[in-house]
Parts: sequence; C-alpha cells; structure tokens
Amino acid sequence: MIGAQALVGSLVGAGVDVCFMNPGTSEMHFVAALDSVPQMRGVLALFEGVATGAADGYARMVGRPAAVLLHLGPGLANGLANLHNARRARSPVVNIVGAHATGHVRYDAPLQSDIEALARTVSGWVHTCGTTRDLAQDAMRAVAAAGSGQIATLVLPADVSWSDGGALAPPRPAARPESVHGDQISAAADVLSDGAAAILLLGGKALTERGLRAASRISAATGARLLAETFPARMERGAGVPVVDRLAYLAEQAEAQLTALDHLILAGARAPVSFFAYPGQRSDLVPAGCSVTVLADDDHDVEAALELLADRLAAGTAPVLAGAATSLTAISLANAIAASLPEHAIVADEANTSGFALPAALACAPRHTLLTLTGGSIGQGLPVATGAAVAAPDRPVLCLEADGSALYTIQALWTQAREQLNVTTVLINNAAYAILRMELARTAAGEPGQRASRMLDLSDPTPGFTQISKGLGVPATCVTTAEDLDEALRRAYAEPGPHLIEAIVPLVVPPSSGTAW
Ligand SMILES: Cc1ncc(C[n+]2csc(CCOP(=O)(O)OP(=O)(O)O)c2C)c(N)n1
Ligand SMILES: [Mg+2]
Repeated sequence: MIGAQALVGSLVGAGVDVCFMNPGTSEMHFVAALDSVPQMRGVLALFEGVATGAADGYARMVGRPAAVLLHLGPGLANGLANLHNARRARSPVVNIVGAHATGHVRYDAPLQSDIEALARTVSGWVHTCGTTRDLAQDAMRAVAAAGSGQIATLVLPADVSWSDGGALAPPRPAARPESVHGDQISAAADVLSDGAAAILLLGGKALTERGLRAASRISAATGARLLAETFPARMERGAGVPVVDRLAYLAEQAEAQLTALDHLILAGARAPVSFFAYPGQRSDLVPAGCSVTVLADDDHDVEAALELLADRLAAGTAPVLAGAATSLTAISLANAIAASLPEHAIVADEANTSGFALPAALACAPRHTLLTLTGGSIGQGLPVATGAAVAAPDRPVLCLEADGSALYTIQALWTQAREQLNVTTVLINNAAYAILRMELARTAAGEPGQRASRMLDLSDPTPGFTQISKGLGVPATCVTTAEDLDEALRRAYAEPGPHLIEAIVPLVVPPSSGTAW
C-alpha cells in the first residue's frame, strides 16, 4: 500500500469521505488513490477558494470535516481567504497541501515556498509528514485536531505520498466540548435574577434549535433580551423556532441595540466590538457600566449550558416560537398582493399604516396603475376604485382599503354590486385608527388613557366586514394567512363582479411613514 492509499483509506475510516480539491503534479498519487478507495468522493473545484469555501459550507452543515487537497504554497495561498472565513466559523477542515518530494526541496524549484508559514495564518494545527509509515497516523491527528472546530493543515511531500509502506490508521476519539462549570451557570443565573436590563448574546452552537429554545425560555422567564452575534456560521430560523434578532453590523446601530444595558451574558459569542475602527469612535461596543458574564465560550458545550440555565431560571416556562411564516403581516400582505397581481390592474391604495411595504413589493409586480389618497381626506379608496372600474371595465381593479377609512364610504360596495364591477377589495382590518395612535405620541399629546384610547380603537363592537359586504351584495371572505390571501385574491380576479377579502392584520408601526393625515 502506498502512502496516498493509506491516507485516503484512513480518512474515509474516520468519516472524512469528501475531498474538495484543485490538484497538481505533486498530488497525483492522492488523485490516483480515489480509484483504489472509491468511498472517498473527490469534488473538483476550479479555484482553490472554491474548494476551501465548499469545505467550510460542508462542515457547517454536517458538523464534521471535509478534506481539501491543494497544490503547494500557491494553491494554499489561493485558498486562504475562505480558510480564513472557515476559521472564523470554527468549521473543522482537514487541509491537505501537497509539497515537493523531500529530496527535491534543496533545489528550490519554482513552486517551492514556505507552506507551513502560510498555513499557520489560518490553521490551529500544522504538520508536515515525514514518513510514509506515519502518514495515516498524522492524518488521524489532523482529523482529531480539526474536530475541535479549527483548520488542521497536513503538508504532504510527494514522495511520502507515492512510496510503499503505508499503513491504515484507526480514527482517534473526537474531542468533546468541555462542560460548563456549575459556577458559571450560577454566576449567569445571579445576574439574570437581579431585575436589571440584561441581554443574552448568542453565538456558535447557541444558535441551534436546541440552544435557541433554551435561550427563549430564559428570556421568557427573566425578561432578558436575546440577540445573536452579527455574522453567525449557522443559525436556525423561521416558523417553529424562537425569533432572535442579530446584533447590527453598523456600530451606531449596534450601540442603539445595546443602549441602557446593565448586564451582557455571553453564550458562545464574544463581547461585541465594531467591525472596523473609525476616528473618534469606540471599538468596544459594551456600554460603560455594563457587566459582562461569560456563560459559555467557544470551547464549551453551550447548548447544555443554556439548558441548565433554563432549568434553573425557567422551569416550566415554554420557549416563544415564531408562528408559521405565512401569518399575515404588513410585509407578507404586500408580498401576497404583489405576487398575485394580474397584468394591467388598477390599484387604489388606501391601506394606510398596513401599506408601508406595498411600494417596494409592487415595484416589480406586473404592470399596473396606482391611484392614491391625494388630499388626506380618508374614505376615498372604495369610491375611487368604483369609478375606476366604471371607466376601465376591461382592467381588474384592486382596492387596498384600511378598516377605519372603509367605514366612511362602505356603501360604495353596493354600487359595485349593482354595476357588477370587477373590483377586488382587500379590507385590511387592524381594528384601529392605527395612524392616530402614532400621531398621539408624535404630537406629544401624552400617553393615551383609557378614554382617549377608545377614540382610536375600532373594536367593541368589532364591525362584521364580511357580513356588511354580503349585506351590500358583494361576496366576502376573511383571511388570516398570506397563503389564504393569495388564494382568495386569485379566485376573486378569476370571477367577474366585485369581491371583498377581509384581511386580519396586526397593528404595525411603520418604520418610517412619511405620510400624515
Ligand atoms: C375625512 C377625514 N376624517 C378624519 C381624518 C383623520 N384620520 C386620519 S387617519 C384616520 C384613521 C385611519 O384609520 P384606518 O383607515 O383604519 O388606517 P390605519 O391607521 O389603521 O392604518 C383618521 C380618522 C381624516 N384624515 N379625514
Ligand atoms: Mg385601521
């Protein structure tokens, strides 16, 4: 057995059965070994940065290393940038760099360079193989070293690879992450129990579903806010997983997120620093006077630590999970409207606060004409849509109508029914004069008490919009998810005559509504 065969066979035995590569002459025996060890999947990349970046992505997803095969110093240099990213992701990578045969080195042939020096810039473990007999053992040490979340670079002289005398080596036991000491759990529990403003900053394995669920329980029980590190290597998101915002990239936005903070607890994340330095700006983003407590660092079993802390502080408390992605929000509403819009529609927009996402969503929708509330006198959407449908009977009319505004001129529906106009009304029900709630605050009119709040609230009783619509002769349906809205819109466009779709939406505070009424 030659060295390359022992190397590839041992890698496969240790579970490293994918190798991303861009080989050259000095790696030819490794390439040839792919035929004698077919369990190793060789994946050719046309630039070394593709091979190293692919190994990073592979490791992030399966949690064990892929191998990379690179061609001497220049090949390694081409792969360094994505090895740098892999190092920051704490991805395990077994990085094999072919080198000139031992006896060829003294001639300083053109491709000769200091491979180890290059490798050290990104690797936590570097070794140049000395003998064919030890090659597979060296590889197993590299796999074990990579397993703790680092790049292990094995420099492989061509003669060590091509010579006889190779022997398979068994895998070494993988290092397990350290358990967090009980004192660290207690320290975090104490800090989180004192009632002051706290953020649990999550990074690394804290962003698995298991970590996020435990963190969410802690947050629900203690009131601590959750934030994720700015650039996670891997984070679970979406329906059924707790919603956790990421720390902002721009330092001034991150400072705003961390403002008035008393305690920062780190779970697999580092204390935040700004990405770059700027003249006169602080690099350390931890606010003055804020305590920093490490629950678990990179080498620790952060998922277990979060669960222990959750059991201590939040026994019986469930995590808060994101609803189905299809729940109606101003954004999913806008996306559903844009996705289903027919060609050459006329859109009458009186969606008010629920419509802030419409301009962006409709920008690339099928060609349409937009009619908006020109004079700020609400109750215009339903009548304008009615007149537009009379004017352009061949074009579908979509009326986006907020509930409060609808109630000024709801009897326009009767005219639509009488004239059998092709108007589809999405009646956006947020059960409030939402904009006026905002304006109350913006005009410094003070905190609304119960009596003032009643002037801005459209519940008690809640208008039965589908009944009103049917009573005025327009078939109506009510939806609460984006999928149902999409389906109801498509059905309404397909059938002649007017339709009303009541969309139940949560109150939104638009990020920046320039509109004032
Ligand atoms: C004729 C008229 N009356 C009253 C107002 C004051 N006003 C502005 S917005 C608003 C409520 C809007 O509520 P809604 O249509 O439900 O939209 P939301 O703010 O809830 O998105 C009112 C009463 C107005 N602009 N025009
Ligand atoms: Mg409203």
